[in-house]
Amino acid sequence: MTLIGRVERELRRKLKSGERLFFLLSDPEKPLNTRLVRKFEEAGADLLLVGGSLNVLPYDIDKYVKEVREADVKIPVVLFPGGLNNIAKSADAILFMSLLNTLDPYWLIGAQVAAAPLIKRLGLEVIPTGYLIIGHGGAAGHIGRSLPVPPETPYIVGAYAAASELLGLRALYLEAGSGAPRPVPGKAIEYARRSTTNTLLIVGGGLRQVDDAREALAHGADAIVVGTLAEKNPEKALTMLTLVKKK
Ligand code: 1GP
Repeated sequence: MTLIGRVERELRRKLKSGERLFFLLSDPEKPLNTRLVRKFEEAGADLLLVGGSLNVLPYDIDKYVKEVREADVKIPVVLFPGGLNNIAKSADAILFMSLLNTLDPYWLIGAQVAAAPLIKRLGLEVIPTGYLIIGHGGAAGHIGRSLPVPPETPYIVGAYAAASELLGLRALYLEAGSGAPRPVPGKAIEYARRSTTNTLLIVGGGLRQVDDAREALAHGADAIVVGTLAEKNPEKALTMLTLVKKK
């Protein structure tokens, strides 16, 4: 099993002390303004996820991370890879993901085999993560050739979550898809929570109302991911962040 690195250790420390986590997501193809990222950091964002499926090179990520650091952003930058084209050395860690409900072995293990030597060579911290598409799925569902879990059958998510933890994956990302019309249902999060003991439970996709975040946290999410809302309505996303950080 991979050792827990510095970034994950800090996230787990925060969770243990009763905090809930807010992950800001920036797609390097249309990155968030670095001053805005700084604003989110000041408001308590825990880390910056960087990644996208199409039209991204490691060069774009390294360039963006440099700009982010120049803007005095200090929170960890973690790769949320949409493919091999997202592996960049300037990041602090990578969500090393397997798409659990894909129909294509490439996204289950093929991409990981291709990525592993590169990740080792760059010495990136790895957070082993199960990735599960629920409902709409957006671009991730399409590109990952997934068989999305129907939102009406949330108990299936529990079985995936248990399997993910038994396989040794330390985080589970429940994904509704970027810009999805509806976020992951509370019931699905609850099944995942109840079926695992120590999994870092990340929920993202389509979170656009403050109540969506409240619902995700109430059902057991450890961390929420916000991308589209931060881009389209940063003030509302900041309000959401305040709610996440309120004890
Ligand atoms: C997408 O879960 C993330 O992979 C975030 O989704 O862009 O809808 O916030 P949004």
